Amino acid sequence: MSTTARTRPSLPSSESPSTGAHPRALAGGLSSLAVRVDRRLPELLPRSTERPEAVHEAMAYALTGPGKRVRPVLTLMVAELFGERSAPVLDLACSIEMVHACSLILDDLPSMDDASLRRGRPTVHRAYGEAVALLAALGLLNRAYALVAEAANRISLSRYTAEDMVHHLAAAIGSDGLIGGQALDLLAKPDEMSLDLLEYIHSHKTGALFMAAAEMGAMAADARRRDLEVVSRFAKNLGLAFQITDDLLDVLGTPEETGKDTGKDADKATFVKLLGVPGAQALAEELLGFALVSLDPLGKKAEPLRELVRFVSRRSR
Ligand code: GRG
Repeated sequence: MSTTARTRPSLPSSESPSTGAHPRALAGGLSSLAVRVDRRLPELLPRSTERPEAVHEAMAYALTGPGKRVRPVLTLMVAELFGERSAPVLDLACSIEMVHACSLILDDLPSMDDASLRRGRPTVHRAYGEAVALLAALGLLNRAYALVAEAANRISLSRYTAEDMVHHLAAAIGSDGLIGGQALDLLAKPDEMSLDLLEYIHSHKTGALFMAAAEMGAMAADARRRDLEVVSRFAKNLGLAFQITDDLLDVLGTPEETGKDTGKDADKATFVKLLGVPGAQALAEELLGFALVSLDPLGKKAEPLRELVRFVSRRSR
């Protein structure tokens, strides 16, 4: 497969931040938070006119493309739930989206999922070539860590330190987090597949970043440890359910609806393969039910998080 750039896409300029009014933004009350993220993301990147231009352009292409912004919205919602709505929290949320964008670039590579379409456009390696895609992924990851350190230092915290936050994010991404889940997703043999292994894969490759997103929001708001544990449990179930709905969309959706290649999981072990479509749908709903129950101790103020659950339950993209 050729890894050279085939399409040079048009890029939103980092000097004119996106309005966030793209077709894939979250619906309803969630969309105003997604718009805040969309406006801030381009401001946090190096200019595409600065060297190395191709890498900076690919970073912007990957980061500012029309994603749903579910993870940074989760960070903002959790922080707000515990009373924190400052500018550094928005930057923390954006750092989570940078990690997510990095993971999508890597996941789409020929050596991983070999995907051609993402967010309705060519994947980063199809647009810029594999070498630039890899460097852009690393560029986003490093920018994310720097941003967490900078933003955390601007928030006054008593229970947590900036170091805690950076460490937390690193752990979520590492070989016991996203990297671990992705590794077993790629390496596990179909005849080794079990519910237990699938749960490991999905809760690491997807659940870990949802958990980190919620936990960073709670830490930024200096939430009590037991409140942090509540939102962490919520995010674990939400993330696992989100991945199952992703697998369902791979089978039931179209590239026009989802903005990405569908039918890519045909040779992979997924909950849909193991349980069938109705079984996977039932499991996703059960996990979303657990997510809702875990919010009970937070009462009415957790309503935005319940809205996020409803979004995941109904999503078609
Ligand atoms: C070093 C960060 C890092 C990762 C290395 C490649 C890898 C390990 C992990 C891949 C994790 C991955 C891509 C999981 C899939 C998660 C998922 C359901 C993606 C789709 O998320 P959406 O629907 O996408 O939120 P948008 O486009 O809306 O942002």
